Amino acid sequence: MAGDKDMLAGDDGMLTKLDAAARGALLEKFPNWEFEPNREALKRTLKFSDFAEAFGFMTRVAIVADKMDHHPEWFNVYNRVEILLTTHDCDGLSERDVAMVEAIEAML
Ligand code: H2B
Repeated sequence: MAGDKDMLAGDDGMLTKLDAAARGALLEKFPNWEFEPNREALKRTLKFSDFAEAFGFMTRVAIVADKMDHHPEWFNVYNRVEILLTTHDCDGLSERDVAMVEAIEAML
């Protein structure tokens, strides 16, 4: 299954840094995400109606992220969730981040 931990872990292809073309295609497909050059990361800020909605979303993402063995850096205050995605294992963006963005967007 796409996003399954066993498929992601140990597949070196997932850890190759995205080239500029792949990164551009990703940002075009998901215009709500922006590239953070200092971290070589993708960022998105979300606002929910209240804390329960924000934390519920974070909980759903956390469960999927752990299954994918790919964990977001994030920050939450009340109804705001800031998400930063990057792949520590390659110091930049990889296919793991693409899979994570797709998983998060499917949950919204
Ligand atoms: N999450 C993120 N965002 N990047 C990684 O490189 C990463 C991770 N590596 N979660 C995983 C865990 C790795 O440390 C474990 C050992 O598989």
